[in-house]
Amino acid sequence: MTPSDRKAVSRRNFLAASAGVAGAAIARASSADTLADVPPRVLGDALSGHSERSQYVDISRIPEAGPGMRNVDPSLAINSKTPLQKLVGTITPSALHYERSHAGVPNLDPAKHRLLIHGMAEKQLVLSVDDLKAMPAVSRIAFIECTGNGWENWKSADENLTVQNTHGLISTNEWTGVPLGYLIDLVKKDRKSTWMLAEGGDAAGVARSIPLTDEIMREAIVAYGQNGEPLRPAHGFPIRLVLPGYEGNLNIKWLRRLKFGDEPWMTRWETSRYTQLLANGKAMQFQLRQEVNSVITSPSGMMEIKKGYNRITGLAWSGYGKITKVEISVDDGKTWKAAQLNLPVLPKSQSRFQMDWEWDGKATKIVSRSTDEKGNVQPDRASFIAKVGTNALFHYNAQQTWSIDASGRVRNVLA
Ligand SMILES: Nc1nc2c(c(=O)[nH]1)N[C@H]1C(S)=C(S)[C@@H](COP(=O)(O)O)O[C@H]1N2
Ligand SMILES: [Mo]
Repeated sequence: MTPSDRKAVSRRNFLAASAGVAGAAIARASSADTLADVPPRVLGDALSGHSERSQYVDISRIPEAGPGMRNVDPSLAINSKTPLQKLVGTITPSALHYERSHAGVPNLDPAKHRLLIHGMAEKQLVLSVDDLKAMPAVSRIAFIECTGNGWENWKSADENLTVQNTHGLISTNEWTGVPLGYLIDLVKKDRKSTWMLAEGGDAAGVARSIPLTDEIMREAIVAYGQNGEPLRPAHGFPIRLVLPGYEGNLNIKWLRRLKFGDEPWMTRWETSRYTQLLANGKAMQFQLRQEVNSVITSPSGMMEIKKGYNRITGLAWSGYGKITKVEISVDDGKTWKAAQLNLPVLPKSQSRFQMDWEWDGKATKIVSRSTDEKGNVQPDRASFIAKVGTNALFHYNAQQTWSIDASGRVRNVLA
């Protein structure tokens, strides 16, 4: 056999194999012949000023009060999670963007709201929302992820959790606003200022020190737009800071102040709340970037699958940049196969992956593992826990395993 023969054969084999999978994918569809096989056309309802979801679509966030504190009265909730298992594509609808607010959602009048910019800079400014909207704007798609995402599985796995419970503290939106770099030039920040305090206008007084690296000065946005419309109140209306790739808590909502300085302010949010208790009992501060991560969203916790063809799909993301590879194991981590990454694959955004799978009906475990453009690989749970221990609460990015029993029930397990 010549090398070109071999190439032809392998291409033919590839086509045969993919036709086989495509055939499997339609095996459950019934064959059709004429228009009589599809329902008739239907009279329409009146048009409206605001469109709602179809009555047949059941999709919503779930308010929770903390790890393991589910099904609470919404007035007690501290966060509300995104239904990842019901989403397609990569953009989270604004109404389903996860929500994490430390003191409820303030109802701010944009005409009265102001942003103070001061500290180590030549000028001190108080800007209105209209002032900001008059400045050159940028739009960027980026995820925001709470550092608590994944905290449900630190110590044990509740088998009744869905992927919304385990991973629903991440969402990806298009954000529009003024680049931080523009505001830095406007007030002529002192070169010796290497930190910035960002403070919110809610009662919690969330305030975080942000290191002014080149990357942050280039990429941060004082945003007023979310998916093409003004921010929703839950997400910071009228303005919030968006810091692509960095922990959710730094993306200060209801932004009222930016202050430049030359050292961190050591607010309670960085001395107590958002520190990481390590295995040796010491606490680590300023672990600011969100790690490489991924999760299979279908099949996922509490679903039921049938023997034969199943399409595996899920989401992968990294605070370091683009996702370059997602691998899937359908035999509990013994063998891995590259999944297809759907375009576009954007940096610091959720990327969609998928893979065809013929399930033989035997009990197994499925798991995904992502790699980003900096070469970071999502760790398996055993090596993650060996490194970080189980005292910690934040930045859980271990691989997520779903077990499938012989009847097709999918459940959350540790590995
Ligand atoms: N002012 C203010 N900013 C805030 C918060 C807050 O409670 N108040 N919560 C933070 C946390 S912990 C997270 S994870 C993100 C959540 O943003 P989202 O509610 O738009 O998803 O906002 C951050 N910004
Ligand atoms: Mo958060």
